Amino acid sequence: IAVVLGLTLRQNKSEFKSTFLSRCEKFNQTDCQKVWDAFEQAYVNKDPCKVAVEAYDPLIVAAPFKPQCNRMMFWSKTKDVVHGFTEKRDCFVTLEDTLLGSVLDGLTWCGKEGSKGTFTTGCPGWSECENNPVRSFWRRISAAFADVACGDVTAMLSGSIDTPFNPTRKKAPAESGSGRGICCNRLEDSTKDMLWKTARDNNIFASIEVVRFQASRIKSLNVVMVLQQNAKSNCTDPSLKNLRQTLDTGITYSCKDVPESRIQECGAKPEIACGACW
Ligand code: ZNA
Repeated sequence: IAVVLGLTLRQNKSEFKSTFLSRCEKFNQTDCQKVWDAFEQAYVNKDPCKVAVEAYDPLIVAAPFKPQCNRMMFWSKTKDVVHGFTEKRDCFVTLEDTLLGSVLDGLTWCGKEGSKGTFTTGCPGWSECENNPVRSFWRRISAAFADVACGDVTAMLSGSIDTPFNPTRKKAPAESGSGRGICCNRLEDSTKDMLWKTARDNNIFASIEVVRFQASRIKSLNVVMVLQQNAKSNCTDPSLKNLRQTLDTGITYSCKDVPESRIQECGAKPEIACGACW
């Protein structure tokens, strides 16, 4: 009976929690159940559109970020190329290589009022309502990661968009309402499209990370502009002047245009030294 019971209990543990714990166990000396408990309290038994960024504060306390000076890599709109590179080389550490970032990368979750459960379907989309569990999580941990950044910091930005550094945020019509459901299902496709676009413009790198970079910890910010064929922008883009001006005085800024193919080549060839990639 005990065996049968053990089996049912294990099967009842949600697939989400299993994924969380198994990804977490890869990090040594971590009490993953403690991290899970701190994570879960942020959204369980709450309206999934009312999870504030601060709800994850206890999670950051439970699993603090360790500064990795000179190796920290930030990115915006370049997820695939960055991770294609960091997967193969250990020159740099992205948020997705840290405990919290790797455990939740690619996952969706939310709670429900009056329930102790974690759900993975029926959760609000990224821009359906601002204070959803997934978006608030990424905002909170991005801020914590930026808070500990130190030494020479790298950021990969995209040359495939018109404005590689874009802190501005226009409110989409559906967002001025109270949230999801009633508003969003009735939206015209063109409005949905706009909602998506403005949400993409609300980029975490510009609005959360850069503003937290402290000159007392950070020596330089080195931007790598990732250029694909038919690039729309490069290091000369006016938006990067904004980035320079936003930076705490005392942090040296540099920018380098690098073809995407060169980043891929450097990922594939360990004989190229990290410092010689670009
Ligand atoms: N790993 C993640 O899923 C993730 C990571 C999500 C959000 C933020 N981050 C951090 S912040 C990442 O480690 C970088 O350091 C920072 C980049 O954030 P960004 O400047 O907002 O860049 P981005 O390319 O616009 O968005 C980053 C990621 O956010 C995307 O790859 C998506 O996973 C998610 N996202 C952003 N906008 C939307 C979205 N997902 C769905 N719909 C959107 N409109």
